[in-house]
Amino acid sequence: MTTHDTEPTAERDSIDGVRRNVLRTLGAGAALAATSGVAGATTGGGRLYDVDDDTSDADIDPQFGFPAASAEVEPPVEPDHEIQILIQPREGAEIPEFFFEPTGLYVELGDTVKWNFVTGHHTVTAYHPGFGYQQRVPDGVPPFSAPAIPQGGYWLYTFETEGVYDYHCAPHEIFGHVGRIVCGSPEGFEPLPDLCAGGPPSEEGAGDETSEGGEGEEEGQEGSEGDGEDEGGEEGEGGGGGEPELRTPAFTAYTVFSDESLAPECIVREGAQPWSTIDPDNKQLFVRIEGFPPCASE
Ligand SMILES: [Cu+2]
Repeated sequence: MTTHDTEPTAERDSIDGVRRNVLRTLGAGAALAATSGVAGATTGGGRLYDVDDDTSDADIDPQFGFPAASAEVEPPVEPDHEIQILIQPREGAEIPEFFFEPTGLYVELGDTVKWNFVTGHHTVTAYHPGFGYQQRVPDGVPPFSAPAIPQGGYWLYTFETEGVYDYHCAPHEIFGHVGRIVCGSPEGFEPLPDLCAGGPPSEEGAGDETSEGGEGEEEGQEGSEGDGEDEGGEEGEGGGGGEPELRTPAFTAYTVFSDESLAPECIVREGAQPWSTIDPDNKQLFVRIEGFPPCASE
């Protein structure tokens, strides 16, 4: 039983409502621009929503895409592909699997993809320095992201540059909620750094504390956590002193992207790669909730 906005408003009103909400989240300056009808308003150099009232211009923004709060909102263009945003129980863990279905997808230049928010509280966010990540989208692509669209809504994005696009869901990235889209040619793709190069991470980075305390699984987790941060630090330093450190995909995001089924050439060959093709080992959780609720043990 999904509940979404089914107020008897016209479709056009729904679109406007979504746009107003987007603008509201962007701050008062943007809202002011909206009321004065300024098209392509900017704040600090970033292009904001096109707030022109011309209905023929209900385009898909290269940065903000096209958010629709419910399935009733008419899309401005017919999408070429659809991706479902799903959640399913994870065996032996309270944290479920959050995934994009399909997880890997090949699209042609100019294709529009529609993400259906079958479940709520997700985003579709590029790995981009604008969000504090090392760039994992083609050069020149802006830091695009869907807002957190309500359950039952959708988001559209048009792919205007060839290359490989790695994206994630902001709230669930570390649990492996990521996807990869290859647009046209995968040229320029750079694999993730090999965090396991030089031997098991637990024997190098973590030191005495872990070898004394935990064994097996837990030790491995702490080791890989430390190693991941080290790796990010080294790369960040390469980028120039004083610059904020840019992160790489971490934890289950890293292992999902490292799965061979998401290699760009596999995605090109298969067209789409479902979540089920990814090795269960690469879907495992590295972050767990322990000690909650913090009740007295007696
Ligand atoms: Cu998510």
